[in-house]
Amino acid sequence: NKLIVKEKSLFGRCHNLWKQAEKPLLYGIIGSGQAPDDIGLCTKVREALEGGCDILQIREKNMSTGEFLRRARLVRSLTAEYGKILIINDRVDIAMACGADGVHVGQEDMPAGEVRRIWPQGILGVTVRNKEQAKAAEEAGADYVGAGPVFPTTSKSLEVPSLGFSGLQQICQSIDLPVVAIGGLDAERIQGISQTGCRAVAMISAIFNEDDPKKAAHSLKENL
Ligand code: 3NM
Repeated sequence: NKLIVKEKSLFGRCHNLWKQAEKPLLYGIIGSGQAPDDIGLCTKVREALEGGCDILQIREKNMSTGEFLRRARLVRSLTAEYGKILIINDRVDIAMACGADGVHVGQEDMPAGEVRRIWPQGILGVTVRNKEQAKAAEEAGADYVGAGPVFPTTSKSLEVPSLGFSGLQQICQSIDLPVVAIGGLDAERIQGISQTGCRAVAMISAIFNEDDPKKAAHSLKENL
């Protein structure tokens, strides 16, 4: 019962966050590629939260369910300590089991409408590459869309062209939902990104491949 109350209040908080934030939020994504062991994972996540990361996502592509859930629980306790949002990539079951705030799905994952149906109160993010997919995600009940790649990235192998700021802006203008920009973003490239209308910037390498994620997150926030 307590967990449900906590989840609900965090869910409400996230929506207030979008509404109240004057600047785009900082959304960090971490996985075993950036932090193979528990100590590294907890250290890096704590540093990113200390540096001002607003939303954290755990993304694992080749990990057993049990191991993914175990790591998700470690990160859940840290994000809860800092009062920040936790999103799980792809796996709605793991998101629900670890008490995360939400789940993020791609176009090839469980369809957004299905996720919305089985987890009505979870925050639902959907990756989109164009205006049509953005509209469909909005209609399926998504709470935000992740639009990318804005620039070429080495963190994920993608066969699609980059959106650039103009493609990102077109997606932002096509829907009412908050748009999270992703792909190849760093301290330099996020300058001026608020002009596209996006409400958050998501990054792997510019936060978690840095020696000092706290310092990296802090200066990214300053540049937004
Ligand atoms: N999804 P970095 S780009 C996980 O466009 C992910 O769908 C993308 O990492 C998409 O900040 C990406 O290091 C990787 O470029 C983002």
